[in-house]
Amino acid sequence: MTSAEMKAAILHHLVYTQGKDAVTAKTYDWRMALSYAVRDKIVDRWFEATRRAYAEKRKRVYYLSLEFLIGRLLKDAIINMRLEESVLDALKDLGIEWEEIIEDEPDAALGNGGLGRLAACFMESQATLGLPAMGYGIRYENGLFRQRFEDGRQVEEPEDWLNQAHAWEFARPEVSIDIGFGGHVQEIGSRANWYPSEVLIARAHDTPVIGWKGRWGNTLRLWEARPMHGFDLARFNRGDHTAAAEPEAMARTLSRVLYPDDHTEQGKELRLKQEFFHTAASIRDILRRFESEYDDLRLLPKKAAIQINDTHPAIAGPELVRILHDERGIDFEEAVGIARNTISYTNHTLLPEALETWGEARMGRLLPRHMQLIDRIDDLHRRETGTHDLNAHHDGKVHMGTLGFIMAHKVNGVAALHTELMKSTVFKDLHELHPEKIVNETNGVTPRRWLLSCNPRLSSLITDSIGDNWVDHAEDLKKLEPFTEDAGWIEKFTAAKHANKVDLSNWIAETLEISVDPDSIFDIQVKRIHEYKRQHMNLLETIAYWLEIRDNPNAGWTPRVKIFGGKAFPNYIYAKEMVHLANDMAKVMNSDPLTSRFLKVVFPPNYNVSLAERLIPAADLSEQISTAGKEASGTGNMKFSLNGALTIGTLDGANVEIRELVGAENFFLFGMTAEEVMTHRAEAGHAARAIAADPRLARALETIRSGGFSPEEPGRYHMITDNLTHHDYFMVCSDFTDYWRAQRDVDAAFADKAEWARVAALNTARTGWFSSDRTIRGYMRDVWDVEAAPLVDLA
Ligand code: 26V
Repeated sequence: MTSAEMKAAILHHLVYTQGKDAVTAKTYDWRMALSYAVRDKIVDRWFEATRRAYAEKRKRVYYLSLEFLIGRLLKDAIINMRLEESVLDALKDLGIEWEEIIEDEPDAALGNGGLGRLAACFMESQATLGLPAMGYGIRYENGLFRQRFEDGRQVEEPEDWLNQAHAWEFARPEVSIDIGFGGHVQEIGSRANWYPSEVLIARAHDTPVIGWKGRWGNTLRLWEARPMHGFDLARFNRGDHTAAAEPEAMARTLSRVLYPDDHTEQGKELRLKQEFFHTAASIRDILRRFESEYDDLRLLPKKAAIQINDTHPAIAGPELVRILHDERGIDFEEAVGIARNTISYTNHTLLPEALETWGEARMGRLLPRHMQLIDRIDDLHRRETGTHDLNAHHDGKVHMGTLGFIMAHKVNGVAALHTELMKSTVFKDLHELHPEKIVNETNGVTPRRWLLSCNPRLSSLITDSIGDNWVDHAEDLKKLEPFTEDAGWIEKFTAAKHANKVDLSNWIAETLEISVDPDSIFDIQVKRIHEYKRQHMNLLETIAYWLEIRDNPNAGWTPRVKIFGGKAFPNYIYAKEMVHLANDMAKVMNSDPLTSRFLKVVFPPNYNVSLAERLIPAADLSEQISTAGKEASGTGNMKFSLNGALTIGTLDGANVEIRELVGAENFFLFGMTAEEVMTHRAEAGHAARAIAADPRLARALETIRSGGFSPEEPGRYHMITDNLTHHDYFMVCSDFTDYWRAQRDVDAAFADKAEWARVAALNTARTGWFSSDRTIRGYMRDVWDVEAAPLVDLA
């Protein structure tokens, strides 16, 4: 597409789609016009891919996820369609700022964190690989809350991304599916009829997902909840205005909010309703498509693979069995077999408080037939394995992890260590019965968004050096290794990183009014705020460093900027205190004349996908410091490494694999192993002993306790200090001393600029394996048994 054609397309959409005159058009109008112009190009490729999937009778993959953290889509689309040149030229011609347009797009935050972002990366990789696939999710009216700080405290505001037209979606009112809840069951022999007492409509909204070079496109289908009967005119005419709108409001609540993953949220009826709504609509849609192409349901596992992203859609098993058995008349055991061979389940956490269970009373009330079928599935599983316990339904609850496991042919972990821990802890007994079921598929990230798009300087250097094949064959980044021995090339690499740091420094100055020195170590920890992720250990180390500088301000300190980002679950008080402490520390430290040359603390609010794209390319040091055994994988860790940051981290999640790939000598390792954590935790008084043995730690804790960062309220952080002193389940104190040691190793290493840059470049060269293309190929081979379509380049 030429620049002139692009310009004409933008102007066309501005006038005829957006209904605006170029004279009065605002940034929003131009962004919509540009988005429609780009979307037009995508649609052709998308249709072609969809038609081919049907014509070639290909097996499809269905990715069921309650979360898709897609972020902004415009730049992604332009890059994948290779339209940047024509778009940049056209915008220049029209006198429109590219940055301004890009920044105007709302960040679609239909997810909490890693699990949702992984789903988004998978969608992009599936499209890039030419794998016929469809993502199914919920079209939350309000995504994840927007975070603000008020006097350092987190305040949540609703995120209303759908307040303005969403350029990328197509509403499909013709795809409307009835979803029932409650009511009663009438059994007829083995089968039953279910008469729900409440029915809602699931309406589809489709967003095309285009792969690299536009060679393939798939669909992300998001469900909106609508009332069965809309507005009650009779009631309205009787003057009962509010009541007339009630059914509509009730139904809409279902797709209104994304549940915050607070790891303690339990038994929330609305959440269970959302899960069933999402799953039932998706399963219906999958079967409708299948039955339009084939007439034998026994072929389902050959033509469809259903992946459930954590247990949130795990009701898919019983629901599929219900349709096959009750509605289509297939024998119960055969129905279970078909469902199992179609479904597979990904586990994303072993934290006990995050493993879903539903009370039998609630489940029986809301899904009476499913409750019966779960008991029959348990019964069948007992007969198959000769066991008498290990039921999904026990102790008055339905355990969704067990149900997911029993109803899947494959269950996967998301990093090597995590998968081994699944086998030895949470799923130990089930694993012994089904030793072939658990497989590992280490997570990945799409290099299109997480290198090419977010880091144009480094990307250009890479492409100038080895060509652009790396973009969809990221293992090609290995070819950079010889360049890391070339001093001239390392200088260019350093220049790219430095320019990224200058950009970030300017942004920090403009938005937060904090001045930072781009020559400092940019030390970044961005992720959800959680005790197991141990932002407070990072804070303690920051305090200890600050105190040490104050003791001796003229020693040769290595300047650091400590950057934090992340949201605390609204009712996770401890995590909110961690946020508050970080902000209180920033206030004190950034204005300390003795130390502020050497140490700054920066905590931009509202960490999201777009902010990650801004921060990660500017990082020197990536903080991946979770208590070993607790972080299933991590995916931020991969993004940092790919963008040439060094990692300070524990042997947890995918850190283990990152360290193996980049080389142990290029990784700042510290802390206990998962095994050591388990034994150490059993030793009473571990926290007190650790504090007694490390004066730096003791002093840092004492500084918080005595109000060093909250003089107006010295006791403000007693929750944190008391917990760390007496309990410390996550081993902050016991790992602190080694963490401090590793941080000082970082200082020493950073002193040798050229050597640091060489290692940073090695990180980029050696982490191509973490492309989500590789992950998806793994699922295709080990889990889905599916092949991609051969791809043709854009004309
Ligand atoms: C639990 C709940 C409980 C009910 C309310 C809503 C909700 C939402 C999510 C969850 C489980 C979250 C599990 C999760 O996000 N795991 C993360 O998955 C990433 C991708 O595999 C992985 O990199 C992270 O290490 C892991 O914490």
